[in-house]
Amino acid sequence: MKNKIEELFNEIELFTANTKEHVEEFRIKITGKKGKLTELFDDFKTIAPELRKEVGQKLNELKNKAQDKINSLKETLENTDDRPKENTDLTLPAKTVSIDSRHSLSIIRNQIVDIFSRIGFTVSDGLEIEDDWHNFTALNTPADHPARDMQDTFYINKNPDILLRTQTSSVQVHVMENTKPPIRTISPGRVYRNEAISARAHCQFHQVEGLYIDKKVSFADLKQTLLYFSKEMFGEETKIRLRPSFFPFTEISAEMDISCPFCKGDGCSICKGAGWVEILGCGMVDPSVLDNCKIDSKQYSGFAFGMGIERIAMLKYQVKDLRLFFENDVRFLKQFKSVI
Ligand code: 2NL
Repeated sequence: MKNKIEELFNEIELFTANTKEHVEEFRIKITGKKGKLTELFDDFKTIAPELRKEVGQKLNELKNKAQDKINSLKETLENTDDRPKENTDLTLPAKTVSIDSRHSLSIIRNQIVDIFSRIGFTVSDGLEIEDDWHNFTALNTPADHPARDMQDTFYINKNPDILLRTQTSSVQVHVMENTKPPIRTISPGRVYRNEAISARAHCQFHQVEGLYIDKKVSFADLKQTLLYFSKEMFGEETKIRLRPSFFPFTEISAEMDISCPFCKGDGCSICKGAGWVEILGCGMVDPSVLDNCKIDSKQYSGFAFGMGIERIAMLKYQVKDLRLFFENDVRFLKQFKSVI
């Protein structure tokens, strides 16, 4: 009998309820006509006289406890009644849950990936933390090149040099080391440079680099590929022009402009009257880069290019300050709607 009282005491103690119905079920189960407490009171009638006082006291305590518990649960649920009020119109449509928009940089990246995937380019991913070989040495960047300076690159460890990648071509070095040509791939991703943050520069930004290696790949292939990309990205009427440039990993190298997508070449504030805007760097992969990655430069040639995703996004969406992409202010973010 004492054990039963103890058990019921614990059961009452631990009980919780979310609804009034739940409390009523509990009341019937404990204090109802066939309830556990009522049963104990029936048993009490047959108990030995010397135990009557002690057990009787305990039973009364239990009865009070059960009553208190039921009252307090009823009271709490009374105050948190969330059933619809009398005038609520249950036929009104539910509140819409906004899934919001994709980040503008993701929209542009997805568009670039889509455009290149239609002409057979795959996507290669890599790590943001790289070693010196994949970020610099394999790409022909000399030991005394200014990009390697602590002022320009974030080093995680010196000797061996481990760093935050400054370009996504590091991914393509891995691809070249592990794949037999033909290779046709792009690598979108975040890169880091030790720059003072301003409207035009940031210590992190995003790139898409492209690489095509096969037998007899020529500069004409590069031009045609980039013309296709420019037309798909900025419109069928877009023209391109290539200006000679220099990168350590390409020979010959060029920078590519597109005819201004806003004034169509007449000159406006976006292109600063030039009629052209620069969008990417490119060139023929330097044969020594191929050899560094164990691809025979006598058999194979290739082209490569690299563009900043922020730059393309700023141009397409007329964003004037690079920092907006990283502040995550919803008033900025929600302006962009994507289909991919
Ligand atoms: C720029 C210039 C460029 C590349 C990136 C590349 C990759 C490999 C080999 C050779 Cl694996 N080149 N990438 C080539 C030329 C230019 O980027 O101004 N980017 C924003």
